[in-house]
Amino acid sequence: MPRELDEDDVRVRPPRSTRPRTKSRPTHDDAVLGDVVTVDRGRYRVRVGDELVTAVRARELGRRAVVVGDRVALVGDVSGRADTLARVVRYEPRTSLLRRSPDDNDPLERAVVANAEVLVVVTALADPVPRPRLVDRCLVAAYDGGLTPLLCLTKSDLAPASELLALYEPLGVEAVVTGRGSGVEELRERVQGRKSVLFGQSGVGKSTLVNQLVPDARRAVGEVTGVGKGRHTSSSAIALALPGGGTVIDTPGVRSFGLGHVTAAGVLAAFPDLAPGAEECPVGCDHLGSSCRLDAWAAEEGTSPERLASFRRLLLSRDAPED
Ligand SMILES: Nc1nc2c(ncn2[C@@H]2O[C@H](COP(=O)(O)OP(=O)(O)O)[C@@H](O)[C@H]2O)c(=O)[nH]1
Ligand SMILES: [Mg+2]
Ligand SMILES: [Zn+2]
Repeated sequence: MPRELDEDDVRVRPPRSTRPRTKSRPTHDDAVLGDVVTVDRGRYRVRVGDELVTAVRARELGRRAVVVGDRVALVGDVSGRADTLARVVRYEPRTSLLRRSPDDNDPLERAVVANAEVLVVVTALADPVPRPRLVDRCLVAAYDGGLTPLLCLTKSDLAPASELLALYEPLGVEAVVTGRGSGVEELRERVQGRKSVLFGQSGVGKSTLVNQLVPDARRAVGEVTGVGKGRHTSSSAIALALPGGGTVIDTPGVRSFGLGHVTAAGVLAAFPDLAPGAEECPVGCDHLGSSCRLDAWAAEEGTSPERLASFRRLLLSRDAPED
């Protein structure tokens, strides 16, 4: 029996160096491909065609993280029948990776979701009060991980959206506003046929939205995430197929999001309009100090000061406290 796995097994580690594959290592030409739907204490649920297959990791995978959204190769019993187990022998190259670095709340670096195209940053306009700094950090994580952010402002029946919309307008982030059933069609249009992950504080309405997008999802709504449960909840994302194509991933509430791994260059990559200006900066410029050339460049080029200020706000959000 494989050893009981814990969350250490979903830690992101640098790829093991150049040790060549031994001749005796199986190539698994007969492996079938599937998508990881949930991860639960070392057990994976993997969608293979229309079947859901339960799998464990093969020893040859080492300690590499496998997360929701990963496309994996399976061997063994892939019938999906009760009491059968397949083995995950490898995962396919990722097209994106949402990840968090260690912080005060969570000492491990974690991959959160792989291969999503869209990060839907869900924020309630009231109840719970919006936390723009957490939104900023989610945007940074999206840019760094290769996902396109989409802002979803919920509970518009409780408070107006104008202030938050104005805050994100200079960043060019697309936004949808939902409330008590309205706006869901706009959200559906944007996630249809794509792989999206819903992310945000507990209680903002993520599961409510998923239930509207996926009629048979039956996600529990209104559950409260207790203090100190971060470790437990951080691993229970679930991927659901959208009617008509695409996948939406519901995640538990995030309280914080470590971004120690994100460089200024990683954020700048999402601002191609500022990149020519940054070329005039000193090597290794953090784009925050007085030697940064971006201000002078922006003034000459007519780039809006709001855009530059918003870029800097995101840079600063990497180390700012979130509340
Ligand atoms: N007023 C209002 N309440 C909502 C709306 N959407 C969800 N809720 C409520 O907010 C609470 C948390 O919703 P839930 O979907 O569980 O949030 P999650 O923790 O982000 O998944 C529940 O009591 C929902 O009924 C909305 O548009 N307006
Ligand atoms: Mg929920
Ligand atoms: Zn600079």
